[in-house]
Amino acid sequence: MSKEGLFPGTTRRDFIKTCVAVSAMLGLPFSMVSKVAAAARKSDSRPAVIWLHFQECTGCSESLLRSTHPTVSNLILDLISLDYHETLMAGSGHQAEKSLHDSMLANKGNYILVVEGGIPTKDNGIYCKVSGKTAQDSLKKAADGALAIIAIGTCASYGGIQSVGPNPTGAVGVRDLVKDKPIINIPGCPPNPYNFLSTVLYYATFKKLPELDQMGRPKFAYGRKIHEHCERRPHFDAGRFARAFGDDGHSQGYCLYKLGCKGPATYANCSVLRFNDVGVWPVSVGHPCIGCTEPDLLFKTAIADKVQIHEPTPFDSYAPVDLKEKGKGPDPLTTGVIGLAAGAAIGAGIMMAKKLPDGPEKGDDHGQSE
Ligand code: FSX
Ligand code: SF4
Ligand code: F3S
Repeated sequence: MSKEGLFPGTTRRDFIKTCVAVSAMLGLPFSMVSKVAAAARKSDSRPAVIWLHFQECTGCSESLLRSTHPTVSNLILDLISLDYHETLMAGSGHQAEKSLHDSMLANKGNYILVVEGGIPTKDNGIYCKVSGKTAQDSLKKAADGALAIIAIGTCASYGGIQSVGPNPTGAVGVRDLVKDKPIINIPGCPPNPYNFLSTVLYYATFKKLPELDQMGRPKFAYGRKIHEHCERRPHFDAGRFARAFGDDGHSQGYCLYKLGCKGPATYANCSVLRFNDVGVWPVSVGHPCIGCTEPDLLFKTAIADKVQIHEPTPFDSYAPVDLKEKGKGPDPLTTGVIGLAAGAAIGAGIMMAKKLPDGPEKGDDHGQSE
């Protein structure tokens, strides 16, 4: 096999690395990597995908197709037969409409419908129209012939930014309108591209949809709160908080809870999976999590507001940090190294396979008394 050759622009090494990371994310044993890789290689069973855009910023597509991680975008584009995608397709106007119509007809009952963006319902849905049809009508028609629907991003999952009060267009998510099809929500604004890739690969490997939580999200990606494996968690447990952007605690890498971090109420894998191929995520660069995977948090709870911690869950591993002196935090370099180590562990496909049961933690009112 050639070094380049499986997928154009993707080396064999990158391909295998991605399959290992995806398998680990799915919680599969290492022995399953070859099965996942085989499913990814099989091009004869590529599901037809119709991808519709409604009220959104296209960040979801953008984050999937970044040229910095060609393996992810190549894999996605090779795993599926992307028959219709308004941002990527060359055709336009009647030609584009024809390809949408032809694909829906040819693949009736078998295609995957991916929806990006919220759907306006007020005033008969006139606030988003493509080709003279309202988003609501286009969704209904495309959903009728779909095998399953993937709502990518928080907009398609729950309405997203457009649904924030007073919600002038009456924006809602796919599941508010479609009741008779399996719907997988992959929220995030934008979601991590690996969560989409892993869902598609899971389907390609096992020919069934992954297990979902009550919000319709794949449990493998949204089964735990980011607070459970955040590198700032030792600071939270020790009561060391940044109190203002740029203050001493902030520059020392302390917990961002008092700046409004929604990590204790947000189900997502950002703190393990990270973003942009360089191992960063919002909290690692000093910004509180704004709960972008949660329907009631993203833009609906002020960034600075603190979330209540109703169901405290334990940190999944404690950093071996020493207090340098009484009342002072651990060396920020140490916590930084731990953060990097966590990122590297994901690359090696270890962290996501690790599961600890929920349980009580001490001091569950941490930080809420101020
Ligand atoms: Fe929404 Fe996706 Fe946020 Fe944007 O399109 S989830 S506004 S990142 O891109 O739908
Ligand atoms: Fe990390 Fe936020 Fe939890 Fe603090 S509150 S430990 S910054 S997730
Ligand atoms: Fe979103 Fe919070 Fe992750 S803002 S990207 S869920 S850290």
